Amino acid sequence: MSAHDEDTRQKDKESESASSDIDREPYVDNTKDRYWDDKQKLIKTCQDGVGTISSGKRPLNIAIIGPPGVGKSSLLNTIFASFSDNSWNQVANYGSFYKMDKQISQRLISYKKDRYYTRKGPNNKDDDVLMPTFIDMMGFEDSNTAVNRELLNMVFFGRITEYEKINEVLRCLSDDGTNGAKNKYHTRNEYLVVDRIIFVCSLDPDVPLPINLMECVTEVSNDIRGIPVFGVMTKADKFDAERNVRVQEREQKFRDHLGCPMERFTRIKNYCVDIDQKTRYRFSLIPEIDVAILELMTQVFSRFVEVENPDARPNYSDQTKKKCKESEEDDFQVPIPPRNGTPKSSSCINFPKIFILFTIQVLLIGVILHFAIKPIIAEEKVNTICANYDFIRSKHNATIDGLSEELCEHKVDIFKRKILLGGALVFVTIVPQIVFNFFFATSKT
Ligand SMILES: Nc1nc2c(ncn2[C@@H]2O[C@H](COP(=O)(O)OP(=O)(O)O)[C@@H](O)[C@H]2O)c(=O)[nH]1
Ligand SMILES: [Mg+2]
Repeated sequence: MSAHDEDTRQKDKESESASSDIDREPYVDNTKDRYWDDKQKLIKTCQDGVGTISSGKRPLNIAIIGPPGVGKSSLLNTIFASFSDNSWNQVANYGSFYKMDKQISQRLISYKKDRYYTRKGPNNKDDDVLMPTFIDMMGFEDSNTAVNRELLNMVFFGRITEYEKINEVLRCLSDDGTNGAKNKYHTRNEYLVVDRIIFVCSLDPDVPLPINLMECVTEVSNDIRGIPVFGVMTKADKFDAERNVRVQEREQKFRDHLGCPMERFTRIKNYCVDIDQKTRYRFSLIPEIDVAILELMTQVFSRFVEVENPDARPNYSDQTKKKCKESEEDDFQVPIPPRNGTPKSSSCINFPKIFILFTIQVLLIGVILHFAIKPIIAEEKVNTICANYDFIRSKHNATIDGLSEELCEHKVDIFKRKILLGGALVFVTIVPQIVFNFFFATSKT
């Protein structure tokens, strides 16, 4: 037997014990696992797919959507663990509270690179990889109504922030209709515009498939921007899609309704108590789990997968002026400047920024003017000349034409004029701009 075969056998043995429920030690040397090298290669493919900050792009925004309890938050933790070389961590809050989904506040929570990614570049510095922002979306009903479509539209176009409750948006939609809600939410700055959607569902054949929500997502995602949709089925540890016919049928139906080709789909088991009662993955990873989800991530992150019409936005120019009334909570829901990317909405005039810009502009003009209109002769020199002239004139009773009236008696005006001119220019440049922008900005918001 060759040394390579021996090595592979050893790795197989270790990997078996790594995923076994009973014998796994808390600290397992993952580097000897047979899936370890694959994991590293897949991470590299993902990193290459998204590129680095130097590309000038913004990070992708990836929305995770699906009914309550299917494992969305667990999936996020599994994705985050798959990019780690050390251990699983609870970054997204998961658990059985989804059972009271209707009671708890339903909202969006985003996870940016700094919350989940610990890999470093040379010299232990940030590796500059444009790791995506993930958005955990909760509280979506299994329906394909106009209200749900509009709600999804608002989320996908980045009009809803994580600080506001989905219920509030729904209230606005039901009280004031879609026009009222559009006029309230679609005039905001863009927050996180969605570039990829991962629809999550469990393989459990006893739970009804959220067919209506899937259709709703497919419709809205295709409608304007053409956002790529991916499918993930969870709980593969419990429901065997290789042998159980009902599970197979469910999987097929899921992919059909989502219009999801095989390379955009995966079935996985998440890091959860069912696969390890003692949750020893808190100390070391299970690379087999990581590889399953990373394979899909290479597709999600791929530079060849694009939003079809990235700059397209809904056109609401012909809508009525009706607008939802502001809720009491809207005090802290004022439009938040976009975290990344260029804002597309026309209401993005930012008064403090413009003020700073014009202040800098005016200071520069002031400096240029200072040097441009500076008299060739210095004030001290003129003072000395005039003092000498006064002395000579008093001593010899002689005058020099023009020196007295045109220079010495008006020397104060000569130097004061520069200051006056500079001040006037500053005033003329800055004040109308401020007034104009103030009224323009307030009339837009
Ligand atoms: N057996 C098993 N349980 C899972 C899996 N994924 C999630 N769960 C469990 O399902 C429950 C709900 O998960 P959670 O991530 O909170 O679902 P969410 O409401 O969609 O965010 C939790 O108790 C998880 O431990 C999985 O792949 N296998
Ligand atoms: Mg959740």
